[in-house]
Formats: sequence, structure tokens, C-alpha cells
Amino acid sequence: MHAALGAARRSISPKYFYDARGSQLFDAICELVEYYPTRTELGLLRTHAGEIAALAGPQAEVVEFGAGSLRKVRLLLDALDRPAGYVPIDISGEHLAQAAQQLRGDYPGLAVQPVVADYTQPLQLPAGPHKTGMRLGFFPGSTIGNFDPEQALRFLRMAARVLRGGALLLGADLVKDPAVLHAAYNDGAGVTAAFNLNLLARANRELGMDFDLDGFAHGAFYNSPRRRIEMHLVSRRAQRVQLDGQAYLFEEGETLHTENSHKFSVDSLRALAVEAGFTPGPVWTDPNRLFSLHWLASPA
Ligand code: AVI
Repeated sequence: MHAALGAARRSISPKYFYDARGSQLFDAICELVEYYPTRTELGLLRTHAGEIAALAGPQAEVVEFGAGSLRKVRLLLDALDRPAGYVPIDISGEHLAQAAQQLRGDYPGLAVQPVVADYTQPLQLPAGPHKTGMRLGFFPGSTIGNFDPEQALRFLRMAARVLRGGALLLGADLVKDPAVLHAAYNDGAGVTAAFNLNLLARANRELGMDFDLDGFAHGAFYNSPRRRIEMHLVSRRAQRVQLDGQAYLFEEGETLHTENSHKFSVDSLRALAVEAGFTPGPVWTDPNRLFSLHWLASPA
């Protein structure tokens, strides 16, 4: 937080959204009418489960980057032919343990091996169960869009390395009418605003800060040259906040930049994957071309 507030352009990583309250709010976002990505991706997974299973072959070992929505990985596991293993990787040990426990109960034959790690850093995976088929990475939700372009490339290079001889199933949100994007990040019920503001509430709780939550507004807009939604917390007035006895001033209108959510074209995503060492395979999109699901093979 000192680094974020001390910078000339104040910004903080979106990973700090996800404390217990933030994760709950994100789950609520995924149910919003305006937030099309979750239901669209679930629809793509359902519609193309058979093709995905055929590409993966029998006894695949699924490696999920982020122990995200169990709903999504269950669709995948249900479609696959006798999946041999599931390796969810997440920075939050608690979230991971819960996810692993639930899946163990429901898939008795599946070897579930959670890995507590930051998957944006170099990664070592456990040796899989014997006689498995391919290693299939799963990175849904367009979380790739929350990385900067350089981070996204670094992540994909790492994924291509750990998935060598296998493939990555990747969800990516598509460039579209800015009005649709704007609505998705400025929902009528104010859930996204609460999600954004929870970052300040969390700083108050965990760092003993004194952010006045009414003193900041949720700001989200589409930056079209950079093809990304930007989320900011906008200071409604001149004010000061303290951290460890150090004061930081906010001018009226000054912002703390909390998230970028990059949008892709099918071609731009495939080009990025090629640069990272993947061989792109089939791409599935919905009829309105809102979202895309990519099969990216990682040559042996
Ligand atoms: C997790 N991530 C892909 C979401 C997104 O759309 O960038 C996070 C989010 N931020 C606001 N609404 C949803």
C-alpha cells in the first residue's frame, strides 16, 4: 500500500480485491445480468464439452490456474473421459483447501493435488498420477485480461512450459460495443462498486488505515486505444489518509487505479499464444461473439 500510494500515478494490483468479502462480491458479480462473461463461458463449456473431451483424450490431468469457480471445472471434469488428476493452483491456501475438499467428495477416483503458489511466478508442479493422459491447463474467466500485456506473455510462456505435450483451455473476453463493456463494470445494483470499494475497507481492516469509504467513488470506463476496462477509486474531495503514521494526500478527482481488464480479438489472443510457444487449435465463440474459449496446444 505504501508503494501504491507513494507512486506518482497511484495503482495497486487487483489481486488485493480477493479477501473473503471480495471473493463473495466477485461471486455476486458473476450472477449479474450485466456481467455476461461468466454465463457466456459456461455456455461455451457446455456446448463444446464433447469436442474438448475428444481433444483431451482419456485420463487427462487438469491443472487449473487459480482455484476459481468449481462450477466451471466440474463441467470440464464431467465431460472428460476418466480424468486422472486435478491440480488447482492458488495463492490462497484456505480457498484451495475448500475447493479440493469439495471435489474429492464428488469425484472419488480423481487424484486432487492442490498447490499453494503464485502462478505468476516460476512454478514446479507435482509429478502426476501414473498412466495419465495429457496435462490439460485450464485458465477460464478471462483472468488473463487482468495482466498487463508483458505479464500475460510471461504467464503464457510459463504455462506452455509446464503443459509441454498437453494443452491449455483458455477463456478470453472479446472486444465489443463499449456500451456493453461499460454496463458490465457499472452494474445497476452497485455490486461492482462495492467490490472495488472493498479494497479500501480491507486496507482499513488489515492495515489499520482510515479510508472514508464515502469519500471515494467507483470509476470504471473503457479505454478504447488500450482495449481495456480500467477501474479506479476516485477521491470525491481533497482528503488525507494515513498508513503507519504516514499521511497521503488525495486531490479531488485523484484516483487509485485498481484494475485493468483487457479485451482481446480472437486473432490477438492467438498471436499472443504463438509468441508464448503454443500452437493454437480450435476457438469457440458464442453467436454474439462476446467471449472466446481457446484450445492452445503446447508441442512436446
Ligand atoms: C476476474 N476478472 C476476470 C474480472 C474481470 O472482469 O476483469 C474481475 C472483475 N472486475 C470487475 N468485475 C469483474
